[in-house]
Amino acid sequence: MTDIIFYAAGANPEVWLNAFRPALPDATIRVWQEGDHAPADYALVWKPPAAMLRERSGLKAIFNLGAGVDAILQLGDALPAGVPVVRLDDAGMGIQMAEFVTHAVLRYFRRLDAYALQNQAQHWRFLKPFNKPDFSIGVLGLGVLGTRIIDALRHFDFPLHGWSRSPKDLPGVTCHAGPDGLDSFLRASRVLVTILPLTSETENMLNRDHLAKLPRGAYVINVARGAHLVDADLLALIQEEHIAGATLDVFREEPLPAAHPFWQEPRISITPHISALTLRDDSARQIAVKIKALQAGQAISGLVDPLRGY
Ligand code: OXD
Repeated sequence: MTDIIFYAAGANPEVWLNAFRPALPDATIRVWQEGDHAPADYALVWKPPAAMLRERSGLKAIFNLGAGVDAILQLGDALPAGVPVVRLDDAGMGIQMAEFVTHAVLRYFRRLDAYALQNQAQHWRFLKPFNKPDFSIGVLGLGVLGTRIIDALRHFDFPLHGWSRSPKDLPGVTCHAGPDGLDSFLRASRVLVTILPLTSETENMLNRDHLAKLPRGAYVINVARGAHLVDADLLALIQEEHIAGATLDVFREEPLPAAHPFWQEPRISITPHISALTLRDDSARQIAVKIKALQAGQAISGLVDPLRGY
């Protein structure tokens, strides 16, 4: 018998368990509660408390129920040594990210953000369209999700740039890599899309120094983590009209506090961390396949490298 413990911050556990039970009919899945130190083979988690995993022996793997693994890795020493952390391989999130980012890019390119502001003021005024060859899109982060976003954007013939930590080669994309490639990437990106994992290296990466390198009139789309962005620096650059607008789906503090100045800036579009939702059935099916593979001693994909941070 396989024993599984489940914890997902802010979620209704029953709905999740209903997705996992048919996918893993031979397993016993229980919702982890404070004080539960009984043995378990696998943990299924989203933003778990340290007490769930600290000093737990016998775990064979920890499965993350979202795209980013930063909340698990932040547990540091509370993570049982040597137990693999496994991320979802897309599981339906890539296409959602691609929809969200494509919408934001086209909204800016076709100036629908500016027309929406004109609507509110009842202004009927033609705005000069942007020139496509000048409207390059830069995707910061070329993992599974970043690549899916690029694939969707390809259909619209924008010049495409990508940045990753180590060199990548994607057809039709000017790829930049590593610290040395960041400058040329930022200077080329009229629209900056951030889909990086949050690590100590990427935290605060969207600061004044870097954002000021974007061309004047740039747009910023952040679908990764709020902690990549230095909020005050973005606001200042928007107020100085260096940055024309931002679409933010993630924030340092979520929900975004009512007093946060982003709410008062009409050039910032805010959504409540919905760019890609974890699809329960797809995730349960994918995790079940991986658990069966591990039981059979086979290799699985999606293993997180704790040193790299993703
Ligand atoms: C995330 C998610 O990692 O929502 O942000 O899956």
